Amino acid sequence: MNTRKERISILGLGAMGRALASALLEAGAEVTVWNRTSGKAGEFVARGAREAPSVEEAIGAGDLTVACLLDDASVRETLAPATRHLAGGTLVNLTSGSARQARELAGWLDGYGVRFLAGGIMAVPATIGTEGAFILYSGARDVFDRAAPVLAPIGRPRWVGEDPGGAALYDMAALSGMYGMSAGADHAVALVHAEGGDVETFRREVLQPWMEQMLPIMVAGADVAESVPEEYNPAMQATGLENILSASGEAGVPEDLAGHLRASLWRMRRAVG
Ligand code: FVH
Repeated sequence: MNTRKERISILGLGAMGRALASALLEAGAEVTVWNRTSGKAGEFVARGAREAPSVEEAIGAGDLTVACLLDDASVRETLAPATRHLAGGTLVNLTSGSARQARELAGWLDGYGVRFLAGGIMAVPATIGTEGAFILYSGARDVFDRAAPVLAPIGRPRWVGEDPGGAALYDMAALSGMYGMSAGADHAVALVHAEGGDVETFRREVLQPWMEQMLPIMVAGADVAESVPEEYNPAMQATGLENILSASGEAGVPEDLAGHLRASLWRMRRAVG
């Protein structure tokens, strides 16, 4: 029986890299960490991780290397001097970026004989390792099948296909949905605050249950075309948005968001004549 622990190297100890390292150590993996700026590894070394002094040594210490850096450019910059060490190994990139960047990175690494998985983290640092966390992966199925059990402690692994850009595509699309909701919630709270309302009661007793009620409807109704669901009444929706604009003006809250939403609604109305 093979009882050797999985050896995982993590490049990047930002907020997310630290959460990944913590969950993997908790699960009993043999973890090596590296960060561009030194001084961030202390708590992990205290918990049994090894700190590598260079990217090359970090890569050499792992069966699997996970990159969780700021962006695509920082991944390229970090890996470029170390490609020789990556050859024959597996790199999982959990750095956010576009689908095209993921495809180009996959092609670049393939040239060095690196097995590659692109990832999209559907969690925030505080939820890594919790039941709700899931991670999108795309790339060769056999690479996923080998990496998935090793990386399961950070979040439920979900393979979305062979196209290396697939995980980034879903990640960016899902984030777009999240930022829209987040901007809406910010605007809602700003309105209540500006009029002297009880923000905490509003959040807890109105906004949260309202958004929870609407969430499945919004997600199911989201359409790739500028079409209008059957029960949708554009005139009623347009009037609703005019009301939000008026309320924003009265409260002195910026009208930008409601203005954008109104413009988008008008495009939908034109689409149905
Ligand atoms: N934090 C979150 O909520 C989100 C959740 C979804 C996924 N994202 C993505 O995860 C990537 C890392 O995010 P992060 O939260 O860890 O970000 P930071 O705390 O800002 O840490 C950034 C790390 O990247 C290193 N770094 C930056 N530039 C370079 C470079 N040119 N070369 C090498 N490393 C670089 C930085 O190192 P240092 O500044 O400490 O030296 C940090 O380790 C990200 O793609 C999110 O979109 C997180």
